[in-house]
Amino acid sequence: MLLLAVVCFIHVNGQSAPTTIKNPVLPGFHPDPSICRVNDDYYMVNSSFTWYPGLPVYHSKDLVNWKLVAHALNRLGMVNFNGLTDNDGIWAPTIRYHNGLFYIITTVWKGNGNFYITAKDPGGPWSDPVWLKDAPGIDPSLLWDDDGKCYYSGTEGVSKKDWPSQVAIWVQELDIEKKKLIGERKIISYGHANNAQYAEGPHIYKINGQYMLLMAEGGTNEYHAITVHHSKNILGPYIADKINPVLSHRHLGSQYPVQAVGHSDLVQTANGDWYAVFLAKRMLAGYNPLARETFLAKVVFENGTPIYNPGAGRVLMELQRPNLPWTPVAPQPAKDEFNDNSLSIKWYYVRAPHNQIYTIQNGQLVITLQPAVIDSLVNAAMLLQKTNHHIFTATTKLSFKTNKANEQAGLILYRTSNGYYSLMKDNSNLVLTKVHLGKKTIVASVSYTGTEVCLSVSVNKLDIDFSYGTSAGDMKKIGTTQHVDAISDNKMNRFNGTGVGIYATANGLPSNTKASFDWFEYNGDD
Ligand code: 6LW
Repeated sequence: MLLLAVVCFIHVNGQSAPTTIKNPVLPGFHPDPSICRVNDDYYMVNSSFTWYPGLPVYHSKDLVNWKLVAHALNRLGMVNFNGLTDNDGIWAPTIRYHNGLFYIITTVWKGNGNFYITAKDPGGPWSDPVWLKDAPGIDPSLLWDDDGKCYYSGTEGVSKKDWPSQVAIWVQELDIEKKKLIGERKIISYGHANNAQYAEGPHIYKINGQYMLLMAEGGTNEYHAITVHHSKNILGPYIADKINPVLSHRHLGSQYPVQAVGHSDLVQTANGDWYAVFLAKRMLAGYNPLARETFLAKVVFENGTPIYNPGAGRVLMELQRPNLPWTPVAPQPAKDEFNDNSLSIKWYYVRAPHNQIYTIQNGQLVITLQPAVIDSLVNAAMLLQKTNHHIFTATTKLSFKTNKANEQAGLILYRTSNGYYSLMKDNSNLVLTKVHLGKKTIVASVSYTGTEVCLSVSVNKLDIDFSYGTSAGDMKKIGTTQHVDAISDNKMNRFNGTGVGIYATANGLPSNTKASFDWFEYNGDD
């Protein structure tokens, strides 16, 4: 009987549970993860910057298979993203659960600052933002102490720095009833090193009666690290752990294939095991077209110190599967036929739309061209889905006819308004454009007068090829092979991630012209 039970346990949901799992657990545009557990359910959120809807909420039963169940910012007017660049907006959320209510607390960088929202069900609806106007800085987190008091920890700048990029971690009581910070605000750390840069992403945990402060140091690039401090009192003093950093790749050198390891949150499973989620970058010859992704590590506490991936001390790209019921998640369909009366959850705008720019009718996604362009700081008629493979192909079938040279519609591979590729159909041509570090170049243009066209982008690690054709089975390359440099991290592409999708614009002029997309297909291969 026991053997039968073991076999049944392992063969769950028609898939044999693997003994090992692979990182990242959330590939693609998923920086700054935060995680919480309620009974046997795990929830995770990530930064979303100016993408709308914002604040993706993922659910898992096994810490490996994650399903996007909702966006916590999914009502116009919750947050105003107008005027914000692609690097601004929703930074570093924290998700916590207390007394039957979920909380997400986060920052609108270059916007209205720090706020939290609540929900009984992480699938929503989420409340309107509770703005904490007197909470300075970024990266807010919450801890409920055993006496029921709630404490807010965050990062803020230091006016008189003792060293470059010195910032402070502070803590203060948050009166949830009065929806405001109360009592003493205490700076509890500047990081563990005496020149620690960018101490941020704080989370305070109470473990065995002791307070543990987990934070990121070094900045979210090559010097990124995860460090730990301990205190007997929520307001400190916090003493740096002797083994800091508890995880970093900064000592592995610039050629190591996984970089920028940092910004972590911890979760304890129902059976007492500890795991950490954190961000990292998978590098391809120095480029990272998938931006910052979410990774998982096992954590074992030794004398109060969290040991990440004991015996390894670095990110493992393959690790033992957590001892949890293997619960695969049905993948999103690769091909969107636009046959439903709404878009699937994987589609995003950049900044919230002011009006309804598309309709779905007769299996077509129909966009009415808008004057806005994606090179601006307002919402444009662009819809993206996250790229989460180093090797993928995305193709769309477009029906578009215009006699105006300012009117365009087509395919877009987008990181920021200063870094993207577009393959657009106008009144007589197909035009492949590259924008890299804000410099716009026409890569190729071919005459095309038909109404219907299939447009495709194939990314194979560092190489990007664009093609077009009258049908998906009869495609022809346009231009030369391009490079992922335009969509990888650089001084303009800093924090958000990459998306692929569709775009239509009248380039600043009013228009009633429509662009109809029959389908959109994304197939990943790694
Ligand atoms: C995040 C902060 C950071 O809030 O970048 O570099 C911000 N560090 O922790 C956006 O990811």
